[in-house]
Order: sequence, then C-alpha cells, then structure tokens
Amino acid sequence: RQVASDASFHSVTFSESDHPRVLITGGLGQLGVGLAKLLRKRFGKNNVILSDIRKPADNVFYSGPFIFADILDYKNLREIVVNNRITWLFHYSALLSAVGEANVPLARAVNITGLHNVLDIAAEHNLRLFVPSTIGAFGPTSPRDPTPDLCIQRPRTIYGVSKVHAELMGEYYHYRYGLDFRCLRYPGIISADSQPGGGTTDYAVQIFHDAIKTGKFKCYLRPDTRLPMMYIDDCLKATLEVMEAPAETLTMRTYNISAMSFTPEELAQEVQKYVPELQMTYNVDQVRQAIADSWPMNFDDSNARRDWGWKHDYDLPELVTTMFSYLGSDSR
Ligand code: AKB
Repeated sequence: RQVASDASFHSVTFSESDHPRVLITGGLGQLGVGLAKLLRKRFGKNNVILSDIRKPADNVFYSGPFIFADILDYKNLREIVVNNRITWLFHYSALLSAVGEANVPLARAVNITGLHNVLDIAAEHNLRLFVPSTIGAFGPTSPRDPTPDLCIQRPRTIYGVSKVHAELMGEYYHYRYGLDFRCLRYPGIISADSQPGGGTTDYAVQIFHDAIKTGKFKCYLRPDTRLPMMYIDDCLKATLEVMEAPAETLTMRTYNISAMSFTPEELAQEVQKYVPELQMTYNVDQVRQAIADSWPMNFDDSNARRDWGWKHDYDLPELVTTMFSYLGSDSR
C-alpha cells in the first residue's frame, strides 16, 4: 500500500492491490466489455479480467486482461479464481429469452448448471457475487403495471425459470452460507457499440441501426407492446453501485431497477425526430410477442431507490439522442 506523503492533501492513495480482483464471465455479450471498461477505470486495468469461451476482437483483447473461461467446466473456473486471487465475480454468461426457447437443453445447462458451478466456487472462495436477473423473471400471473420486487413469479420461458432459480439459489446461499450475493433485475438494455443476442427486447437496439442504414424497420412486436427499458450506462452504473453498497443498506438481495417504459410505436416516433423518413412496419413473431405479453409493462424499483440511492440518468429522449450521437445519423 502506498500512502500519500504530502499530508496537506489529506488523501490516501491505494495501490491496485487494495481494489477488488474482478472476474466477468460471459464477457463478450452485450454488457461485459462496457462493464470491464467502467470497472477498470475504478479499480485499475489489471484488476479486471474479462472472460468468455469465444475469441475476442483485437480491441477487446488489447484493452485489458482476457482469458478463456467455461462456466460449465468447474475445475477451469475454480483454477481461474484461485490463480488470479479473484474477490468479485460478475456472472454474465446466459442464453437470453428467445434463443433459450429455441434451445432449451443448452439454456438449462448454461443458465442453471453453470450458475451452480459459479455459486459453489463463489461460496467456497468467499467472493462477492453479482448475477443479473431480468424483467423476464416475471410471468403472466405477475402484476404487470407496475411489477413490484416481491410478487408472484411464474415465468413461462426457460430463461425466466432459470433467472428465478438464480435469484432463489443466490439468496439461499446468502442466508445459509453467508455468500455475499447481489442481484439486479434488468429491463431491456439498449447499447450503441454492442449488440444483444437472442432477446425479446432486441428490437429496441436494432431499430437504430436499421433506421440509419436503410430508413426502414420491420418490428417483430406489436406497436403497443410496452416493456421496461434502460440505456446501458444506467445499467452498468446501477451494477457497480449495488456491488459497492454497504451490506447493511441492502434490505434485500434482489432488486428491480427501472428507467423508462415504451412501446415500439413510441420509440419509432422518437427515432423519427432524427430520421423523419423512417418507415416502420410490423411482422409479429408469435414466440417473442407471447413472451413480451407475459412480462412487466412498468417496473417498480422503489426499494432500490430507497436502500442504495438508485437514480437513472436517461429517459427516452436522452436515450435516443445518445444513440444517434454514437451511431451518427449522417452515416447513411
Ligand atoms: C431479453 O429480451 O431476453 C433480455 C431481457 C429483458 O432479459 N433483454
């Protein structure tokens, strides 16, 4: 540890070793690279290891430590945690809602068996563990407008079932073994420089790319399908905040977080402020529509706001402005 020598600054500087040593699984999905960037700024580049079973793009590989980690391989994961003295684990490996329905055995293996490996390793090595959950952890018998933290959860997708399982197992390990488990239920996440893969809310990312490229967008959900959504920076901010929150402020271990809710029609109107000629058409995909119809329309996140001061920065107009400033509406 280095202590600042000039006492007049009244500050203590810490070496990288005072920070958590972080592992992110499933790091090449929509959120991992952005999370690694945020955490590296805070904890130091070498304290944050991104991992996946795929080969990273060059810019990802050279921006900080990257390793192969297969969450289905218990020994491989355990070795990584031990060899790198990991103290915090962000578990992002998962198959999302639509792709999960297309391959239930794989979704069950990755989302449930993989989670069991992560939980056991986290408990054994005293890690602080973050597992994302989702609006998809609710179902048709849940109150949908708004959906509180504690209510009926009977999802009808393997994704939702696996996420309810993750919430319950994490909380069980917390109360039974003292595991420092923390979990947020994410809305649909919208990002400019990374793509979601196989979700039901993906249309809200694709519309920006198609509007810019072709001026046309074919939406697979009905125009009036209302779902909770969030800009990626808010999602990553919430994730870091809940991980840094003092344990005594957390009255729960699984929180809803919310920022905005909109329909495809409302999003299209906002996008048309930047691409007035956008032609929106609808070709409803019954599988994804049925999933969306069973999910919350509005998310009640009052517990997160009360307990650890959650506050979103982006609502719909800011989200759309930010997406176009990243993607550039003149790049057609
Ligand atoms: C999905 O659509 O499956 C995900 C989610 C809301 O969890 N984006």
